[in-house]
Amino acid sequence: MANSFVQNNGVASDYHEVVIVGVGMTGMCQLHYLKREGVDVLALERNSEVGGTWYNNRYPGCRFDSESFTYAYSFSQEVLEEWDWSERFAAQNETLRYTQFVADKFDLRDNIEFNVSVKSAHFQETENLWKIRLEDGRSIECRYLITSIGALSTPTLPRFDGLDSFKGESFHTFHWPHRGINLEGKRVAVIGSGSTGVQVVSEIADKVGHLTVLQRRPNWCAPLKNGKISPEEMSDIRDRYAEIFETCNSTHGGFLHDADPRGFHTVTREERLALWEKLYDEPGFGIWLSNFKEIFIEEDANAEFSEFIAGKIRQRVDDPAVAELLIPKDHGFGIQRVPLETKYYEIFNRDNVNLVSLLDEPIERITESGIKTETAEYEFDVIVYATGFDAMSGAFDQIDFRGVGGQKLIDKWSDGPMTYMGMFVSGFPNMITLLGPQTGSYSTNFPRAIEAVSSWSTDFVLHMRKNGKIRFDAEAAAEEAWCEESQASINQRLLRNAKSWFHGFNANVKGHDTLKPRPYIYVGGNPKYVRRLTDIKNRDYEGVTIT
Ligand code: NA7
Repeated sequence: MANSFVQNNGVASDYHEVVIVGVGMTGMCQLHYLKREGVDVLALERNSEVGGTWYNNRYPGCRFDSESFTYAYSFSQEVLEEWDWSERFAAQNETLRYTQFVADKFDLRDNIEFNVSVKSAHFQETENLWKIRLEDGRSIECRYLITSIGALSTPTLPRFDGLDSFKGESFHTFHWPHRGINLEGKRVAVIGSGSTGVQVVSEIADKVGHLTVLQRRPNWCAPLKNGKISPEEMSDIRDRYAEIFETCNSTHGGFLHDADPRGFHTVTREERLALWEKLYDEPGFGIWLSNFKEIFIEEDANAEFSEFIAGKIRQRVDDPAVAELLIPKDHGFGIQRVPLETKYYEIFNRDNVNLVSLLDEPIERITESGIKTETAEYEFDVIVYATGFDAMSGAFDQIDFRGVGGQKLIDKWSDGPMTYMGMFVSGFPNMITLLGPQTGSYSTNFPRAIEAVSSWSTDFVLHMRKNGKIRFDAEAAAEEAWCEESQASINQRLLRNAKSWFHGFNANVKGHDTLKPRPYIYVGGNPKYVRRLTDIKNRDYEGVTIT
C-alpha cells in the first residue's frame, strides 16, 4: 500500500491522498474504483471484516428484499461469472460471503485497516488536508476524505425506564449475538414492527417457546415470495446480466420493477384489481414499484389500494380483532418503507404468538423480569429491540467533523442536512459524503446508486489530480438549490406526511423526535439523479469551487 508521512506540528502522521471511512458495500466499491486508478487510498473500518450492514446484522430472517442479482455489483464481469446466488432474495450470511469474495478478488484488504474507529475529522485550512483522529489515539492525514459510513448503522434503543434492570438477555437486532442464541422454549419479546421486526418474528415464531410481538404503529407489509435459484436459472440470469443492469439503471428505483405505464384513472376498477392481485402474487417490490404512480401522489388512489392490502391482511389473519390491529390507520400503503414478509401475518394464527398493541397499552418500563405496560405486566427470558436506527445523519453525528473555521457538521445540520447532491457539504472542503443524506441512493436499490456515485467521485478525484488542484468546496447557493430540489421531490408525494426514518424521524433520539425542516432524502429517482451528476461533471463541476 502506498503511503507517506507528513510533518504536522512536529508530529508525523500517516498520509494518504484519499481516506475512505467505512467499508460496507459502498466503501468497497469506492475503494476498488480508486485503487484500480492507482490512487493512494486507505480505507478505515471499525469492524474486523468488510460488509457493513451485512456484517453487523445477524438476526434470524435478515435478508435482501432486492433481488439478489440486481443487488450485485455490476462492475466486474469476472465476479458476475464466478458468483452464484442461491436464492432470489439472499440471506445475510450469503451476502456477507459475497462481500468477502469481492474483497478477496480485488485484494481490497491490502488497503483496509480494520478494527479502527474514527473519533474526529478536522479540516486543516492552511494545508488543505483532513486530519483524522482515531479512537486508539493515532492520527491520519489525507487530501480527500470520503465517507461511506452507512445510512442505517447507528442503532437506537427506546428511552424506557429500567432498560438495564432486565435480568434476561436483551439486545438490539443490530447487536444480535454473532455466536447465535438458542431461543428454544424461551419466552421472547420483540419490540418494533419495521422491516427488521417483521423479518425476525416471522423467522423465530416456530422456534421459540412463546413470542410476544409488541407493536406501536403497524406497517403495510407484502409478500416477499422468495425461492431458490436453480443452476439453470442462474445460468439464464448470467446471460442476461447486461440487460438486467440496463433495466435497473433506467427505472426510478433501480430495480427491475417499474411503474405501470397506465394511469390509475384510465383503467377500470376491475383492471386495477387484476394488476394488484398479480403483483401481490409476484416476488419483491413489484407491489410497491410496479403499481400506478397515482398511488403515491393521490390520497384517493392510495386509499383504494391500501384497502386492497387491508383485505389481504384480513384474509390471512384468523382473529378479526388482531387483523385490525395489524392494519395501519395513520398512513397509507407505500408512504413508509414497505417490509416484505414471508408468512408474517400467519404467525399471528399460532397458539404461541400474541400481539400487544402499544398504541392501546404503552410501555411504562422494563422490569427485572420483563415489560410493564400501562395495563399489564409480561415476563420474558429474552427481549429483542427491533427499534430501528438514527438514520442517515446518525453515523455523521458519531464523528466530530469540523470544516472551515472549525464549524461542526452536527451544528450545520441541526435543522436537518444541507448538502449539494448529497455528496458535498459547503464549508467542509475536500470531503465527499457518498451515502450522505439527500443522496439519490435512498430511493434506489442501493448498489445501482453506489456504483454511480463511486464512479463519479473517482472521476472527480482524478480531475482534481490531472488539473493540479488541491481544494474543492460546494457553493452555498448550489447547496441551497439542492435542498430545495430534494424538498420539492418529496412535496410531490404523499410520503411528505410520513413520520419515518425517510425523514430522519426517530422518537428515541433527542433532536430527531420532531420532523426537521430540511429534507433527508431525494426521491426524484435514480436516472434523474445520475443525469444531474453527469450534467454537473460535463459543466466542469458546476456548483463546486475548485482551487
Ligand atoms: P424501522 O423501520 O425504523 O422500524 C423500527 C420499529 O421500531 C418501528 O416499528 C417503530 O415503531 C418501533 N419502535 C421504535 N421505537 C419504539 C419505542 N420506543 N417503542 C415501541 N416501538 C418502537 O427500523 P427497521 O430496523 O425495522 O428497518 C430499518 C431499515 O432497515 C428498513 O427500512 C430496511 O431498509 C432495512 P413506530 O413506527 O415508531 O411506531
